[in-house]
Amino acid sequence: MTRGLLVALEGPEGAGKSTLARVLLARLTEHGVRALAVREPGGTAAAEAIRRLLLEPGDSLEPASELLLFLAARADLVAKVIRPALQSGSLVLADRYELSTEAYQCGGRGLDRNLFLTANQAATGGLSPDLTLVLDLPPGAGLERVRKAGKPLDRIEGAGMEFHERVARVFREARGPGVVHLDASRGSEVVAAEAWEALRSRVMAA
Ligand code: Z5A
Repeated sequence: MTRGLLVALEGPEGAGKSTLARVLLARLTEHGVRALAVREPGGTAAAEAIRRLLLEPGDSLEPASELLLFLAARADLVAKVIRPALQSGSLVLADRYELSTEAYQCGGRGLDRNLFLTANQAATGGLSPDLTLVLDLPPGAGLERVRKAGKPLDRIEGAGMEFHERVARVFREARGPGVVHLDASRGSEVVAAEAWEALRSRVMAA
């Protein structure tokens, strides 16, 4: 592979993105593909500080402040980690990327899509994923998994069912080049096998 690939894992909370990222990273390594995993928001010192601000339950944030903070974190991660890794030929597995912003800040919070597109372009310099794996799961089911795992709900997870329904609709309806939907209500091994097939064909073609 001469140029790295950017692969985004997207979907509602509890859909199994982090679980899938671990499995795919292990498979890629077994196949001799240089790869690294990042999660959003986070991955640099500044982005981790922004993550705490965004996710800790506490004071509310204006929707526009929330959007710009997610994008500030993304700009730092893209410039310091993702672009250099892609330029060195690595595959980058991103646990959430721009589709999450469209789902949560436009779908969930109701912000204008053109505002998102313009600001996201500034944050990423137009770097979009080569492959987006969307894990489709009804939002109630994902939140139940998070609760069962004993994880306290963060500020955005605690935003209410109607918010999460709007978010899930954006994920469900996402279409475009490189977008592949997976039914995440099945067992994690079945989901991982299907995701690996979609990823392997891209890696081999690169
Ligand atoms: N956010 C935003 O609003 N705008 C943005 O632009 C971006 C993000 C980038 C990040 O939180 C929050 O930021 C997120 C969106 C928002 N908030 N919400 N809501 P995060 O990084 O802490 O959380 P997350 O991305 O939602 O991750 P998560 O809740 O941990 O979900 P996950 O990674 O998809 O799932 P998991 O950790 O792999 O699995 C969750 C549990 O389910 C765990 O116990 C697993 O063992 C279990 N699991 C996994 N797969 C399965 C299957 N197939 N069957 C049964 N059980 C399973």
